[in-house]
Amino acid sequence: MSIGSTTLPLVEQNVTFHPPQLAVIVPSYNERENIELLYEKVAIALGDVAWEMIVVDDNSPDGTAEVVNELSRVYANVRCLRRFGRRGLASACVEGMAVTSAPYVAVIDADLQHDEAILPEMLRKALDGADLVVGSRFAEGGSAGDGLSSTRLSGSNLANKLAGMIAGQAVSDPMSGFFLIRREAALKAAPKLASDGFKILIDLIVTSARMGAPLKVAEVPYTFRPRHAGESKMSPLVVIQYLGLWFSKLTNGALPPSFLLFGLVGGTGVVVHLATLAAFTAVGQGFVVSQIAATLIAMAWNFVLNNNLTYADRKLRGTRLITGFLSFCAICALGGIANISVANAIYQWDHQTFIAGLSGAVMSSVFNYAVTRAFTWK
Ligand SMILES: Nc1nc2c(ncn2[C@@H]2O[C@H](COP(=O)(O)OP(=O)(O)OP(=O)(O)O)[C@@H](O)[C@H]2O)c(=O)[nH]1
Ligand SMILES: [Mg+2]
Repeated sequence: MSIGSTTLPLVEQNVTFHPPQLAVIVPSYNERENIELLYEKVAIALGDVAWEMIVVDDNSPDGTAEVVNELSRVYANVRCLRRFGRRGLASACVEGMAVTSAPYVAVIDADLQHDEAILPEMLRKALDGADLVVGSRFAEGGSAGDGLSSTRLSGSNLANKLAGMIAGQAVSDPMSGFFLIRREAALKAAPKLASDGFKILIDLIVTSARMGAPLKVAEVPYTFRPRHAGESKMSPLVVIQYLGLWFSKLTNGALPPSFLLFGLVGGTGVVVHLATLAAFTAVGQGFVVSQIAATLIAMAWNFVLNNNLTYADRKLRGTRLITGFLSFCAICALGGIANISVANAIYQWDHQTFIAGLSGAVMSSVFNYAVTRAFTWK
């Protein structure tokens, strides 16, 4: 046997192995009713192309991974990469790309909304020299069909406009979850991608350009279909995560995507703090007791929200939830000291109450974000 030859030890068992030219990566969460049909449709579409399917499943409670494992007992070119204790569409796609040797990788949703019939044309365009081929609903000949409600369509249009501001090149459907890319190009950008996002395509385009290796993009139009079975994972959180990614790219990475969410959670924490303070003083508690209660409740509020929203992809559970909360409180207390020290130093210098207070608040927000990210949700 020699690595690099097309015939590996399987030859001894009278089986010839064709290394895949294309890996079809399917991020999945609760998609058990869709996977088999998707596999069959992709198999028909790709005909004699040497391909494999890698389903990256975040240990879906509906047992999607078991369905994929059953399927791989029948078809040798499908397997499941099962992740535990983690969620995230973008990181699922990247990890799927990292486990294949195929020179081209395509990402397709499990729910049959993307038209697999255009995969051969996408591959052809890549073989003709494109680094990235986007399956587009909005290029001429494409359509969002019945796959998007009118609200979702307006949201998608707005998101496309925002994406256009950072893409640096014309792409008709930068929010598409359906694309094919040279694996080398994707893996080159991978270490710099925002792992907690839902939209990986725009990140790949912007990150590659900023790394000095802009992608040559081609498009293939298609008609978007309604979801086949199961439920959508689109949520307001996904929208906020996208805005976080957008801000991050706009500021050239100075603000990490999760900073926006952390800041929004902090803002709601201030409201909770003030409401609790008002409630305690209204029932006759002294200021110090009320302020202590308000601080503890706001801290617990911030912790729970950050654990479920900002860090949903690495949510703490069990005993780590308790140790995490304690470390969060300790870090926020240090942040409070940093806040007062910085604010006081600035106040001594220019006696502007507002500027001093704001500087202290910004300082402690950045401190709390950076340190809790490194220790609490590492
Ligand atoms: N591994 C993994 N896959 C995910 C996760 N969230 C969503 N997915 C998969 O990503 C794909 C896109 O998710 P959808 O819920 O269809 O999102 P969408 O297409 O933007 O929304 P709809 O149009 O409402 O279906 C599907 O195959 C999901 O199963 C996740 O956290 N982890
Ligand atoms: Mg979908």
